[in-house]
Amino acid sequence: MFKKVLIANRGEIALRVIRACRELGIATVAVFSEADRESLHVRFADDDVCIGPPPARDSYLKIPQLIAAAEITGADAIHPGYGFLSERAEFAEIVAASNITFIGPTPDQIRQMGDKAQARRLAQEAGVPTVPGTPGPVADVDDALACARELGFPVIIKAAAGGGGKGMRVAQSEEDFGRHFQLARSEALAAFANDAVYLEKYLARPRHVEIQVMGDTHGRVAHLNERDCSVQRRHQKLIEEAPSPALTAETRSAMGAAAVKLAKRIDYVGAGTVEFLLDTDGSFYFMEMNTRIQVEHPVTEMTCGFDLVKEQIRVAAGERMEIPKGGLRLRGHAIECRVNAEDPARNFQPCPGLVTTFHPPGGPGVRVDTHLYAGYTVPPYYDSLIAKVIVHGNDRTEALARMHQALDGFIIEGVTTTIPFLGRVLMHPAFQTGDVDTKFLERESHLMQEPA
Ligand code: MV4
Repeated sequence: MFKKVLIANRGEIALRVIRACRELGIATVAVFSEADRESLHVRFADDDVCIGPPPARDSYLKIPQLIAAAEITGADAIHPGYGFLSERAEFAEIVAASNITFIGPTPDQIRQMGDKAQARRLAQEAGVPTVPGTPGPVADVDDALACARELGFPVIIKAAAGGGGKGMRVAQSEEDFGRHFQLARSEALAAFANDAVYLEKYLARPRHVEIQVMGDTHGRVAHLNERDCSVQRRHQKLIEEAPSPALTAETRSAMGAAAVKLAKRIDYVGAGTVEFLLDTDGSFYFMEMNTRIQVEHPVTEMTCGFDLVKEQIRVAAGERMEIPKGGLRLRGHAIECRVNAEDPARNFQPCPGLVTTFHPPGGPGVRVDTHLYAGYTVPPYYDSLIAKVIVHGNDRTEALARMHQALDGFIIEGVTTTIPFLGRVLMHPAFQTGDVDTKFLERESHLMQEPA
């Protein structure tokens, strides 16, 4: 087992990894930018290293600083968390080349799944259902138009190097295809320095349902059921739940089996998430695979009674996975709300600043993953996520009521947060009945305004 783990991240996920390490008796190293000197992950870690000025590109994304911090503190493993360098294959390569263990999949697995066209091909080879579309990137607009005609409109144009909604355009008809195609390519080139794009048949009102998988270095891959992440705004997930209100038992096991088949196809090691689009007729299609621990992992932990981060660390140290052969028993229902320091009434503008009052909710089945405390200043340099409220109940009705009281009892003063907005979404009849799709917030944009 590792002696010391460096967490190459900040905020709530850095705290989450530190807690897992402490339970495993592993020492921890926090890295922080000058803006995070007073952040809780620095206080909770055994050791800490300042890695540079506030901007992420000068600190949390600076690979030489992270490697140097690991070397001077004697860390023998690095946990990347999510975001930042967590899905950067060359970071995983440099960590390994420095004789430090990267807590995650291999660089090749990161690279394979990072290329969304290649990921689709792997899914097809593994017999996982994919949305009808082109076998790979299209050559040019004529080739693309011919494929689009064959698929039938509307079609979605996706950047091969994209993902998470970046570099995507929907063409409703032949007339607007050329414009959207060129826009998608130029956006992909600008964002990823790679203008390869591919086409898929566009599903109008899908749900976003994803399967948590875990693989170890002894050839085992298991899944830990699904999470429903359909409540999103501009591809930012806001509310997640497990199990999905839209899945039947047979679809659940078919989706889980498909996710395991894809992971097994590349001998996947570590925690991963296979994302699917669930169509209104109950059929599901592979969308992409994320090769990191995700923000929403707690709803899986609360319903499976399993610590995913501890398992990531154990598996990276070469231990056998502790997930039972028949998978884990799914118990009850969990919901997670992401709390951001943003103002929904002002188009979710970030609202950094000093937190003057901080009182988290509690009671049976309530968990709050946060780095906030009264007197902490939310910096303007990073993602605006400040807390995750996760509740677990014996069924969805209890979980909904529990989340409602938890949000109501979550007192944060000094910065504007999305807590009231989350409460309105939660109480919306469509969410209460579990009848939302990925366009829900687009349709219900009035929820962003405080009621008069
Ligand atoms: C789609 C789609 C409809 N049809 N693909 C969004 C981000 C990336 N995960 C892929 N995404 C989508 N791909 C086809 N063929 C709709 C989306 C989509 C979406 C998917 C899941 C959750 C939220 C979404 C918001 C907008 C679009």
